Amino acid sequence: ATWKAGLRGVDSDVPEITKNIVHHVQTTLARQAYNIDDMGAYQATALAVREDLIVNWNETQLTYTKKSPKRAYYLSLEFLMGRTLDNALLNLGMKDKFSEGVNKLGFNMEDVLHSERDAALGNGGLGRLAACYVDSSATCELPVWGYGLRYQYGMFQQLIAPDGSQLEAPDPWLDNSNPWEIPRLDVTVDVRFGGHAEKLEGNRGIWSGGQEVLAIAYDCPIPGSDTKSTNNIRFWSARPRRGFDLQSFNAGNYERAVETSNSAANITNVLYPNDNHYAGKTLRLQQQYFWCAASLSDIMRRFKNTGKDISEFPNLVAIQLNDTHPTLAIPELMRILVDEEDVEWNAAWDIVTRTFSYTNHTVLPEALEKWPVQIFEQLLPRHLQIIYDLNWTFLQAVAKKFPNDVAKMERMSLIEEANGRQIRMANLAVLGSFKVNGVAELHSELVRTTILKDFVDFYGISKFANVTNGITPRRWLDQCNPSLSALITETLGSRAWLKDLYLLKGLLKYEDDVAFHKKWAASKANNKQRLAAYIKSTLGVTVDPRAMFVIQVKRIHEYKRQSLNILGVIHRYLTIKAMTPEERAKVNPRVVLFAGKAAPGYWMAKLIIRLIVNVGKVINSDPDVKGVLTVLFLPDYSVSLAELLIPASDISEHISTAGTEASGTSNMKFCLNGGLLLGTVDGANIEIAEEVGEDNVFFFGHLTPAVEELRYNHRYNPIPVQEKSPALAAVLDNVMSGCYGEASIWEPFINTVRQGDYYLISDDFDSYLNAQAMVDEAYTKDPKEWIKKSINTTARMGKFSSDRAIMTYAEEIWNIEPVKI
Ligand code: 26Y
Repeated sequence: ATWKAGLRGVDSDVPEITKNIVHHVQTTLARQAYNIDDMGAYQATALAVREDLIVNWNETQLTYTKKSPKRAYYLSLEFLMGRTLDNALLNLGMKDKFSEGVNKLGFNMEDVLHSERDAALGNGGLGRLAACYVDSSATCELPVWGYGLRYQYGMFQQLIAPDGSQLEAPDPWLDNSNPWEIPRLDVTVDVRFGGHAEKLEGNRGIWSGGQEVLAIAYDCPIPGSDTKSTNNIRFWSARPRRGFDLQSFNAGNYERAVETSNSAANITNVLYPNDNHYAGKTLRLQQQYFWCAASLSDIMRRFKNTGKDISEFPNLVAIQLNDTHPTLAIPELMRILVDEEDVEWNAAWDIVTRTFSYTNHTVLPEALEKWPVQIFEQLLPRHLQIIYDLNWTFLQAVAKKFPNDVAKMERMSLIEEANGRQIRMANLAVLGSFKVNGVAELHSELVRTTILKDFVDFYGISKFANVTNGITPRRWLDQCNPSLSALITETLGSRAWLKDLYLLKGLLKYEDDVAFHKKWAASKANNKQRLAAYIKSTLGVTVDPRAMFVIQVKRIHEYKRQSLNILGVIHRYLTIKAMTPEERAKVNPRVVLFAGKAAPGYWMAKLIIRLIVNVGKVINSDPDVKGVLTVLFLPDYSVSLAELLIPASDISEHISTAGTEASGTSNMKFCLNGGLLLGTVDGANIEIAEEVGEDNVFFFGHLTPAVEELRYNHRYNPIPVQEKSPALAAVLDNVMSGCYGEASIWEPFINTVRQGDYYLISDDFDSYLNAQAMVDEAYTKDPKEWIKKSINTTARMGKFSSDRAIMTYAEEIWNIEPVKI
């Protein structure tokens, strides 16, 4: 292909590649070529690939500078990247040659690739979405940069204790040097904390004193697929401003001298492991400001290099806020414009509100950020003034539009006055943005009609949009599922589908083709064997790859209802136990797999993990169900483990209480890989069903509009579980009988179901069992029909490419265009 002609490295042949790898072994790593292991081979290979990435990166950035197009910046506190080497090789089109080269040196490419550690700078969906979006922006040749934090410690490593409890260990992912980053020791920003703020005339201010922390840039090149276009994520790392405090050092007070260094370097130490749950920690606010201030200063410096007048800022810069975590960028840009650039207040606000747009990822009240004014005042006194000034003008406008509606004003205010004054970050994000979007149709509708309803009344509907999430088909099919990818390419006659996912529709021609069915099934069987081998080697458990693989992997959260799944498993177990051997022989054998991390402080989520593990222990050692039911919790879920699990599913579960899961993105990954979906009518499940057809998904449960009333009834006219669902009542009794461990351990969890049942386990249980029965029937009755469903599912997933999503952001929100390199 012609695009490859100009790419460095692509023209190199295998001997050149091996030579370069050996060169890195001997010089960069300073080791002997005959004396390296897989890890050494990985490092040297990565260093060789890094060179090609950097050449393309340089050319891309030079082109951006020369052409000076409007650019978009994606501000995200999380980038859940996973491994890089395989992805880079595939995107550069060099995987085959490198595999051959690595082979010549006596290594197996698979082993080399698996020596890489995951970069886990994120919690879950929001962080992985950011990673998919930067991949798509490079592939679509859009001038987009990401800005994030370079945490020393990423997402914790999860261990499972002998009693089934989750334990956490740190993830020092930078201990082996990271070949994918380019330290920019010359790109630095001073970031101030504390001190005092003075107000001058015309809303201007002066902020001085306090403590300064140095932000240092580390760049991570993001290659597009089949293009030279290579974008960037700039990760900031914190360093003490002056290293040692020389005065205390000279006075002989060594301990005090290092104290300032310590507190400053702390800022980028660790990723907060909370997902969808706000905690209000001071260090987290410091992280947020440190990152916003460094990024904005960098963006402003780049803008100024164009020589344009400051009023042109929104014509050259779009900034996307990934949830409310970067909302401080709004008052920070105001501060820069008003206090440092001498822009008049109203003109500055006009610039700000034409620059930012905000993506909301949740409607759960416990996830909404609200910073106590007290903490804020200590760290960011000038920003507090700015927020008060903005609020003053804003509330006057609200009062004018809705006279005498005090309750509305109270709800819309940037400051919550109840239980200690708090700053409402979502309100501030809406105020400072020109566009607000949700991440799936249903979720965007819920944003408009519930949490931001007042703002829709105030601004009008056109400020509120939907951009349904997407996933990159490069990582989530081509890379993680080589056998299916090869079959698709062979069938469609080219790899063009990887950049135009709607082309998968071409597979529909073969939905009844017997030979194609055989190959399709062989690929799935191969992926299940691959997973079975991993399970054998890590847990020592043998699972039969001929059984149906049922998978639920995601963060452990009550709203995601792993609890419903495990209670359903127990019901299945009890049912099989009650059968005669002849009946048992007719049961559809299942392997049920769970994985996911619980926030270390989320006690109930950890209890649910413990229940899953202990139920698994009992079931897996019961000869009565051997070969018919296996239940496993795979520890330490990660992007890399997802790449192994997702291609191996027959069914995946996405069973959140209706209206709680904003979108979900793993649902898309499973379906793209031909696994069928069992889920509730929630988030992007709905749009998946619209695309693949209702008869190709298994839906169950109450719908969103029913949830509120059901919850009301639970409170005010509760019906005992026994009446609602005798099946569930029996399962709960079984758990409390002590067969999985003492009743007192599980009681707090069981009580959440028996009383209150906020997530509607009891209301949806029978419907869930019914859906499971439909799954069994479809799987066992007619294998051909099942394969046809699987083919149809993959073939109709075109909409869910993150290329479509990122192009929607580019065209409808950012107003940016592709730049040819
Ligand atoms: C406030 C702070 C502690 C916080 C930290 C992380 C709040 C939220 C989060 C993460 C949220 C998250 O991952 N949300 C998920 O975003 C995905 C991408 O849009 C959605 O698919 C998914 O439904 C949603 O839960």
